[in-house]
Amino acid sequence: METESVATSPFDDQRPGTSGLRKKVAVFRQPHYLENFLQSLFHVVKPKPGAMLVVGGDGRYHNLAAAQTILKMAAANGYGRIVIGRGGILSTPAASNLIRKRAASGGIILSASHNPGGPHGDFGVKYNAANGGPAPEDITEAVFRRSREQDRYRIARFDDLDLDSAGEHRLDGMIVEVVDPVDDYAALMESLFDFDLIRDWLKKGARIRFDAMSAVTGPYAREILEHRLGAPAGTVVNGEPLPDFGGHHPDPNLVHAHALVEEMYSADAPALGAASDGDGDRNMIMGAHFYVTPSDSLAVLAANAHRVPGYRDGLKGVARSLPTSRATDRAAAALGISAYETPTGWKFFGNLLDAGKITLCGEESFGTGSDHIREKDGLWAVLFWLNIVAARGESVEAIVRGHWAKHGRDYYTRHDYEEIDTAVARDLVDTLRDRLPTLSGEEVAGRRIESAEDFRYVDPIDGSVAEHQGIKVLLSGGGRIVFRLSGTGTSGATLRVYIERFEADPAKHDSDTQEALAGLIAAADALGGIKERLGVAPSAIT
Ligand code: VG1
Ligand code: CO
Repeated sequence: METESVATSPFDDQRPGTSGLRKKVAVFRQPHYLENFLQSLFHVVKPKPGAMLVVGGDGRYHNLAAAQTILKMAAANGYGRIVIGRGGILSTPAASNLIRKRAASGGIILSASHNPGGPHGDFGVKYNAANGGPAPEDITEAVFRRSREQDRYRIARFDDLDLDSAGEHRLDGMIVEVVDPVDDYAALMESLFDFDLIRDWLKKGARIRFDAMSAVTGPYAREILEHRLGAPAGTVVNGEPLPDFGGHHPDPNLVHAHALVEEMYSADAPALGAASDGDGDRNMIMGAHFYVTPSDSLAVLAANAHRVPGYRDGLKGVARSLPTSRATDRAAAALGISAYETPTGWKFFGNLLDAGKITLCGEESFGTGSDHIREKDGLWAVLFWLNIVAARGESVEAIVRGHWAKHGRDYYTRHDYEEIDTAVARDLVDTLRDRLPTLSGEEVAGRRIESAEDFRYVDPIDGSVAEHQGIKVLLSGGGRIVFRLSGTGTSGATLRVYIERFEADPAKHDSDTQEALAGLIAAADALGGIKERLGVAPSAIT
């Protein structure tokens, strides 16, 4: 095979964030930009000659062009087999599954997840290791260091391959295997959930709606919900993946999935409504006239896991990211299993899952998953809920209310200030951090600060340390506030403020969330000097 070594100059902005390298499409389309990053990656992971690599993306603009570049560079860097989804498409959970199932050396996922797509939107590249999970920070940091000196890359010269139909392309020294993106994933779901039970429940007339947000889950949801489970055609809406996601944020939350929210609050609302994000790893769950917070969702799944075939034998433990509410800790305590608190980002669950310390894990950002793969999994969460609802014969709302009555309710909200000035955002967090040593015992908006820390995570399995993962403040009356800056945005900074309060008394479980948290919201504002510094209201409240 003819390969070429191309001279380039290094880029200085290729540091992966919370989940891979994300930039505007225009940045990725600069000559040599993607190539340099890939060469830095291959330099660090050093594939053994003949190694297998899984490749796929969420179908956003630039997906296919980038996939062709990966094939050529993988060939020149010693890979022997590439397993790629038809059309260059794989949802993130399907990619994770394929890496594991095929025992590949790793995978490259092309996605900027919930960020908007299209020529003026975002693009992203993420490396997943042999366990199927996002590469840990020692790898991503090594790739970043290498990228600052990467001045050459190796690429094979062959014509773009036809990726539109399944089958094998045999090249000199490398095989490219184009696979159906849905098959293996759908089979995995059938192995975990009681499809017969869900099918019967649907047959009896229960209606559901799944909004794929014109992103990658459309074909997966149609196959699983409509074909295998027999939900009527039209159950999946916005099911055609579009390169620009129809111009929307493919982010399943109350703000961006408003069409689903309206349907779920309409007079004739379905029993369950759900949405997923650009790359299929997030989920939003709603019942008729009822919204399930992702934090509550994780806690409810943990408490009901024994009703689901794949988890019938019980859970080894659970984990949640720092800003996710403590509802899961309470569910775990009731089950007598361990609960771990990790930094934001799925990569921090990997070691716990691999070591068999946890079975379920999740994040407040609409991410839920288990040890079936090493990514969060949107459709998996929907099927888990369907299985529970069908098994219990109760509504989504009744199940969550019952859970609160038993364990108490964690009122929870997240206020995002998106695309704000980076210097102002950094200064806000730095100032808070500087004040940490003296914050305990102070009063803020009528509440006493019980503790305040800059969250530092020591991985219980390999001892690796992650510093500065969020400012966590505990207040009198069971309140908690977490401040952190987003690591997935591509312009300016995004401040996330996570606010929650525990309420044990069932007579007080009916309040509006923003009202129930009003005192703490004021405390967060006073602590961070948010209004004063930013001069704006939150751009998204979930
Ligand atoms: C956000 C979420 C985080 C999630 C990450 C990737 O990161 O807060 O919980 O793991 O997105 O999700 P940040 O740094 O912007 O807060 V997605 O669906 O990319 O894969
Ligand atoms: Co995602």
